[in-house]
Amino acid sequence: MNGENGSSGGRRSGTVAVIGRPNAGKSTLVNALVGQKIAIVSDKPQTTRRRILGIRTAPLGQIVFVDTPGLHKPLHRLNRVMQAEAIEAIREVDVRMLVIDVSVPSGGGDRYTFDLLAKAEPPRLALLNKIDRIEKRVLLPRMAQLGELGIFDEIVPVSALRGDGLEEVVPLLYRHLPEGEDLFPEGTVTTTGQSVRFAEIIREKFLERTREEIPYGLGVVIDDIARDEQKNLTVVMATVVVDKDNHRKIVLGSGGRMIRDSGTAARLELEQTFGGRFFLDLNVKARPGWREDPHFLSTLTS
Ligand SMILES: Nc1nc2c(ncn2[C@@H]2O[C@H](COP(=O)(O)OP(=O)(O)OP(=O)(O)O)[C@@H](O)[C@H]2O)c(=O)[nH]1
Ligand SMILES: [Mg+2]
Repeated sequence: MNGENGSSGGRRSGTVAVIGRPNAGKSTLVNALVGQKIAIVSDKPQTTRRRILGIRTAPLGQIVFVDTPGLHKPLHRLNRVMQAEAIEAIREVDVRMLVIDVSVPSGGGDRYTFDLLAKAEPPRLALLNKIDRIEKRVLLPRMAQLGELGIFDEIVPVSALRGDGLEEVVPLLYRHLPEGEDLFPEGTVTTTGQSVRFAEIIREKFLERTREEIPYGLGVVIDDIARDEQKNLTVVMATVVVDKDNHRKIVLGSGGRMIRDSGTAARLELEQTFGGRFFLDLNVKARPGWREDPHFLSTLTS
């Protein structure tokens, strides 16, 4: 079977957990494999905070990718929830796919992900991502090392950013998926609700513009969404929550510059993704310790 247009055998459908350390390129990969931006991406670790489904439907079948938060040592309740999201996904899916950033040296964090996978059921795939950032001679020893672990059914070098190697990944996934009907109706690309998608797009724009500890403590809450059908306008009221009082000023920026630039970037992407015009009304609030507050955490994901 080569590619997705072959008709040998029945349709194959199933779930694929995309796991790995923070910043490995999992969300970039899921977006590339779905062909649409489903999950936000940033150069800061711990961007993804919950499971996100990205659904690819083709004549051969349907692949439901489960993007997950990067596996790391949890320091806050938020992070413990994030870890649980990833670990549950590993258990519940048909195929496990580990994404490894080959441009950084392998270390303890990688060993932790290998141990987790070794304990999980096969099939298990390893993708060595970001090959565009390394010299070829670095790749073969890394592939050999992974092979020696004896836990991976397939090892594929890719660049999620450029799309290199992905044409090889898709048929491999189909080979490991069970035969069966689609899990979601054709045309469904994700199950994430509109309000969370809006919040995530807004959060991404602030992640692009903040540094150090601020991105980790930044959350976005949608307070209200109002549609004016006649004007084809969606008005979104949202609060950007930061973890410390002094972060509020930074996120506003001098003369309100950062919030204005982030808001404009978010508005443009919302318009491009969802169509029509958007008006964003953004506020910034400090809420020290929110990452430990179970009630507040649940409002972020609904
Ligand atoms: N050069 C290069 N950069 C990549 C590639 N894939 C992802 N990136 C970059 O790596 C950074 C992290 O990408 P994400 O997709 O957010 O990584 P993630 O694994 O989802 O990260 P978390 O959600 O924080 O766990 C971003 O700056 C991406 O543009 C790649 O193949 N090549
Ligand atoms: Mg991610």
